[in-house]
Amino acid sequence: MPTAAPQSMSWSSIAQRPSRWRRWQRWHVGRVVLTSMAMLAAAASLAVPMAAHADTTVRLKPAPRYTGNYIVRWRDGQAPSDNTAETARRMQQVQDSTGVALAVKRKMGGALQLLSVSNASGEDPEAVAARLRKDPRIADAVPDRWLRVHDTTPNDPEFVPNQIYLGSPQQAVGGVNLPKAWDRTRGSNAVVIAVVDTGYLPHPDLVSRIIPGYDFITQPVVSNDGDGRDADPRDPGDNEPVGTVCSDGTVNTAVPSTWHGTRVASVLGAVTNNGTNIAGVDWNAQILPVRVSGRCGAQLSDTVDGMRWAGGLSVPGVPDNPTPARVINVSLGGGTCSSVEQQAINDLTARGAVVVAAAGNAAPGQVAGGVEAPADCAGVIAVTAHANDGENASYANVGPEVAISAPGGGCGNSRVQNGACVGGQSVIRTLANDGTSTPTTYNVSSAQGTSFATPMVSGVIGLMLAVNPSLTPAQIVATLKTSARPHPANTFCTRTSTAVCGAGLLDADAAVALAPTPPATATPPTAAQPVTDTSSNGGGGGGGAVAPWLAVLLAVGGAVGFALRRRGWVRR
Ligand SMILES: [Ca+2]
Ligand SMILES: [Ca+2]
Ligand SMILES: [Ca+2]
Repeated sequence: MPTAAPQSMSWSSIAQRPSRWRRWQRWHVGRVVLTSMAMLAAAASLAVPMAAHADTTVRLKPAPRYTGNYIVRWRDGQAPSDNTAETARRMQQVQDSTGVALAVKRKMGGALQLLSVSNASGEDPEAVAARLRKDPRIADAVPDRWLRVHDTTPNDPEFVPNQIYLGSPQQAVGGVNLPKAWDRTRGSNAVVIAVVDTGYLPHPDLVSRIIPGYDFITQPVVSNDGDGRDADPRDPGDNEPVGTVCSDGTVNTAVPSTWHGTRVASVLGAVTNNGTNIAGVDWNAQILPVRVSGRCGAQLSDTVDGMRWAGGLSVPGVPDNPTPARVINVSLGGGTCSSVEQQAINDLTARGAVVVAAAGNAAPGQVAGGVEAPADCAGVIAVTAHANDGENASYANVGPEVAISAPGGGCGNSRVQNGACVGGQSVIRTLANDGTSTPTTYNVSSAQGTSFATPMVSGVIGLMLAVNPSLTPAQIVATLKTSARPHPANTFCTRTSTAVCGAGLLDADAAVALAPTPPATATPPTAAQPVTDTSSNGGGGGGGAVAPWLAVLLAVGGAVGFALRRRGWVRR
């Protein structure tokens, strides 16, 4: 079922960012919904979490919840039948001895009997049971109590009310099914997941997960930190003041900062079960921030260097990465896979690293299109997005390159009618900042886009690697696809004649369960030959006379209505 956006949410209007939108319309577009922390203050408090494998040395158990009944074993081995004179006599004898007024509810297996108590309201059930055990007729007495399924429910205040997309398929058809997965593992800090994006902010619900990364932005006009490449990947803001001139000649009106890298990192690895803000997918992996995108976007040259470095490959002029990532999350892109991107993917795959990339989003008012680079490169795990109801989001690009779908907020394709979303849309809760240029107050705010579906897949791969660190990239892909749940019947993805939405919906529990014994993979794919960029529609890696490759952040922006309802799959 979809989750409606909270009412007090303010949408980041397209009117605030016209120049970037115009420029981005060739690529993708997105919607970032900003919500103040104030509206979150009312978030419900949660039940105490139950940890099957607590990560601390303090092993506290939640207090039991009692039913008010008692399970008794009689010393004579008899379990008297209901409503007989013998039963009444026995109950009266116990009451005379213990003061506890008993009535038979039913016999149980094992010569036990379930009894109700009418005069012990408010007493500690354990104390009542202790009194019963002192009766010479009673061999044992135990308070009946409620048990729970051992789904792990983190205590982050956003989790239950606003992060239903992380829940079970019973909670949301499109849910990632994480509570059961978290009973199996909550990840390992031996796993490093890189976020190739705008850098990071030390958000209090994220910062302890961040390890030292690198800033690969070469041009100061893009980096907005006063210089070229450096060892500090913090995000100074990618806002574009009025008149910012990008290297493609675009002159911008004011564009606010997106804090996109922080948002993306928070989806996969917000500090979880800390009673604060949101829950992430993986609770323990280390997050490696690799900054490539700033004002005007990300250049292919910086992005490919950053991806290579993230996975442990050397980049001239940059110290080697001491903590290479097994998973490289790329929630940005544009154009068609070129030879340089493909070679990076091949080299990373050969090192055992997987690249997880967003398929891209439709421009406002446009029909969602095909998968864009680097998600369309061979060997990349391309991710499309579905709404909480499990249907492909109307903005989400699709195509045969897509491996899997994950929640990204938005509106299921078939529910977009006359430019509105029938039944309400879903949003992804992310960690961000109120600052429109430089950072000010940290917040939790809502977002939509394949940008946010992608780190859900990256985080689940982190969980898989925690239970089986020897998974190869091919085994990771096979495990994700085999464990995916089917796309809902009679929705966009099942109506297309060819598969364009990947193997199905991401299922963390099934994926983690399968990870120790991954499906057989075909002969490990020989590294795909670099493809030659023949695209003429711009955005490829060509260079020369075409505009510089500028990857765009794959958040959906602006309350401009929804991507037009697709009647079929359109490949550009
Ligand atoms: Ca710099
Ligand atoms: Ca920097
Ligand atoms: Ca948290």
